Amino acid sequence: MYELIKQDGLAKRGRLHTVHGVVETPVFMNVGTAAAIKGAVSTDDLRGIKTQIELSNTYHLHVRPGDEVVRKLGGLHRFMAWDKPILTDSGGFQVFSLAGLRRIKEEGVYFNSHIDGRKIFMGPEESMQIQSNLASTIAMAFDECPSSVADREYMERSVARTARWLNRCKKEMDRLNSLPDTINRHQMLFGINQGGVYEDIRIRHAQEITELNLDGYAVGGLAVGESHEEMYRILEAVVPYLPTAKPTYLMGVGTPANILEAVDKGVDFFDCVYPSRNGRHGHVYTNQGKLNLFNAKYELDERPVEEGCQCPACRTYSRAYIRHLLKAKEMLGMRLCVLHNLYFYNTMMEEIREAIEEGRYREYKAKKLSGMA
Ligand code: PRF
Ligand code: ZN
Repeated sequence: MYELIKQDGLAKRGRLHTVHGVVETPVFMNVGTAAAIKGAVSTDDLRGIKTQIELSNTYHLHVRPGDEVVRKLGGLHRFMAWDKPILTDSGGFQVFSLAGLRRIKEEGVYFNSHIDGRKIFMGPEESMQIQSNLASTIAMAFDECPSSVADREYMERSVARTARWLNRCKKEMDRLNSLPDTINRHQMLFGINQGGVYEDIRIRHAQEITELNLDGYAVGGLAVGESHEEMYRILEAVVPYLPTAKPTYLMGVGTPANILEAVDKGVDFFDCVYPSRNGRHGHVYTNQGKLNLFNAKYELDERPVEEGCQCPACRTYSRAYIRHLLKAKEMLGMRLCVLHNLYFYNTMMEEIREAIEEGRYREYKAKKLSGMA
């Protein structure tokens, strides 16, 4: 159940109640694609850096270790020792971005595994079954994420098929949730809006999927190569057609600036690989912008990555030491950078929530953006 606590302009401050506890929104979901946050980050670490919800991928876990294995081990929560909410992406997007040769048909997608090349079929029912085996808190609908340069005609056909797939997802999820041996019989289902950069297609699709009264709605198919301005234009056009009384999730976004802008347009769930991926490359976020710790100017810099930051890296270690670890290819270097970056994102979300509650979101956003510029 989602509770809309406060609105400041279009910015939403909400609370999602789940069987695995409460998620305060706006929230940044920390990405652990294959049931692990890359950079040797443990679930114990997550508890120390304000992580509220973790995100994993249906496709990756289906391929390895296999969702049947996870099911036998009691579901994803027990498997990875994380008792807070988990959202699983449906596999749709990963099939399109990772798998080699693939064929999209009405029934679903035929493709080859990126691990061993083995032939796999995934359709809406299979995606729901896998996510039910994983027993995540929130399952995502099986969608097609078309290329950002897809023409109108392709987009029309793709979105119509994604809409039919959503009906099948809903039906299958209802069936799975009614079975006595389903691990999480309260699994939520979020629908995904598509339509590329075509506002009218987006809006029509949004109106259609809203009728299904799902647990939440995502905007997919953005941050796939279009400009930031185009992404903001689409959000402004389509978010007003999604229910404010439900979570609004912008998939795979983004930079701190992208998040600050999208919150202002009514989005309250985010996920992105940037903080962990950048951390693994020694790029760390601060309120004055990003630093590259490989840079020679940090060789003798005894300051923490960010003055006053309470993360496990900044509380103890200097820029100079972390730089040394990175250059020596010591795993701890990456790990500290990832921990700092996730803490930075999670802390920004906390500040965002506070600012909305206090009715000063615009002011907060402007200040945060000008600092980082
Ligand atoms: N669909 C799904 N997952 C996604 C996306 C999508 O369109 C995106 C697009 N940015 C990221 N992850 N299912
Ligand atoms: Zn820090």
